[in-house]
Amino acid sequence: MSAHTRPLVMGVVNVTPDSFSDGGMFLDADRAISHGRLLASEGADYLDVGGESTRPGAKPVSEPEELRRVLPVIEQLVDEGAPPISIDTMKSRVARTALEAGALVVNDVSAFRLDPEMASVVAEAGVDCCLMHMLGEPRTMQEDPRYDDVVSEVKAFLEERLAFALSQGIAEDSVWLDPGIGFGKTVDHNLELLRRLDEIAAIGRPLVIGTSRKSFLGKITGRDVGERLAGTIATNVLAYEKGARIFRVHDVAPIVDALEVAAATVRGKWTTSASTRT
Ligand code: HH2
Repeated sequence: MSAHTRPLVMGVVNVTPDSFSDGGMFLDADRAISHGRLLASEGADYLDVGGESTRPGAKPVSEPEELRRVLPVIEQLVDEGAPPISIDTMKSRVARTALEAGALVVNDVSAFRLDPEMASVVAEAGVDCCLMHMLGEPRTMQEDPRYDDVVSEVKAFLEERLAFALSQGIAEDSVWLDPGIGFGKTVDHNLELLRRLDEIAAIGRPLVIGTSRKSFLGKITGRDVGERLAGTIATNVLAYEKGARIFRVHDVAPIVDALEVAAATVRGKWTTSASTRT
């Protein structure tokens, strides 16, 4: 994918019992599929299907169990002509099977560091991939994370991971990068990354941002996980203005609207939406 000119929204479909904001809500395949349909109808450009939570303290999931959760959901949504599906996994065999079932993007929060086969699965399939920064591993990442300069360290990491992906035969055009908001970061680290996101966008690859409902929004506003939409919108709009292009969110409809208005403002151009209300 070449650099995006309009904001793209990636709707989250968590087929897990323990995700931090919606764990258990869509563990059943039918419910996850309905949720995917809803997010698609709300304007999602991608559906990010995941079967293993990455929240601190989440239980690791075996490969067969992860596949059992995500595969029927991917198969059905692909069959129905849903928006392109990305598979949120750190396991190459889950990624390979999901791609065979019709997924078109691999979202690996370990950025090819956990499973040595992951890069070759992506290279062979010729699909897009998202490489994300995380300090340490999910279990321990929030235990006193420290950086000298969070932005330059995250940027250097992403540049190194991009170079690694290219060395494995992945086309540069296929790589998206993500600073990993909340993955081994304090509130201040997250805010500094958002404030200086343009420095990371300067790498020149499409930037993915995932702030949706995350705990730093709760720490700032005092809101519970289900009440963080306003904070999610604020951070996504600011991230757009600083160069982010793909927005991974749970609440698709309000983010689509917010980004449409943000994009119209930034570009000074707009068109009437098909469903114009008076
Ligand atoms: N955040 C989460 C999961 N996957 N992938 C990318 N690229 N960027 C992110 O910021 C990101 C991600 C965590 O959110 P969620 O999926 O809702 O929670 P959980 O990991 O508990 O399932």
